Amino acid sequence: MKLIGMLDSPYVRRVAISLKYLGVPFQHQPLSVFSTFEQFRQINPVVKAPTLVCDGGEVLMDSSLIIDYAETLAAPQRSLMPAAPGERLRALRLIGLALAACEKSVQIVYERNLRPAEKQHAPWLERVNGQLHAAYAELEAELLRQPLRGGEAIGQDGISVAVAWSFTRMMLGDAFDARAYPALDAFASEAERSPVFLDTPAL
Ligand SMILES: N[C@@H](CCC(=O)N[C@@H](CS)C(=O)NCC(=O)O)C(=O)O
Repeated sequence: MKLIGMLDSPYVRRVAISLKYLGVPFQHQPLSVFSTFEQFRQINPVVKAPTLVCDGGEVLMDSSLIIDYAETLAAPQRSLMPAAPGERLRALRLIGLALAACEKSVQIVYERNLRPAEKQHAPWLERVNGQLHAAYAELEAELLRQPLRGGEAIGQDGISVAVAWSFTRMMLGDAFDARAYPALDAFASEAERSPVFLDTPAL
């Protein structure tokens, strides 16, 4: 299997980290959806990162769908998702919030980097920024209510939350005020020190 996409994408990175924790072997081809658009298009005409080229040649996209498929390959030995409905519900909620934070961060980056300064729309940026902070505020409250499993016991919720947080910090820098989220920062910092995360750097 081949994972296509750059690790500076939080979606590609959560897939790469998940495949490693699941013990699913893969090759990585770090193509960019921007600087190597044409090469990417030859593999996936839709040019979305991550793209997974499966052993039979099937082309799969969307990080959550790729991870869903990887879970079936790893079963029944390994899984990053709890089976019990209550625990699974919480994990899905945290993953949804983390993915929303990724999406809002990417929208801010695209608005800033791809649109000429005179065409940037301040009310839109303000709206997206508010949504980004809302997602992290919800996550912070969840972590304070109940700590997330980390270390070797990390699940898909922990992976997605840590990857999202690191991505936002890396891409938005000082423009993102992280002071209101100490629990998230502590959790992600610890996750980033684990061997699998260190082996899968965002840059
Ligand atoms: N929901 C998708 C989002 C993937 C996504 O938007 N990836 C970005 C890179 S970070 C991309 O492909 N951008 C190029 C484009 O949308 O044209 C997922 O979870 O994989």
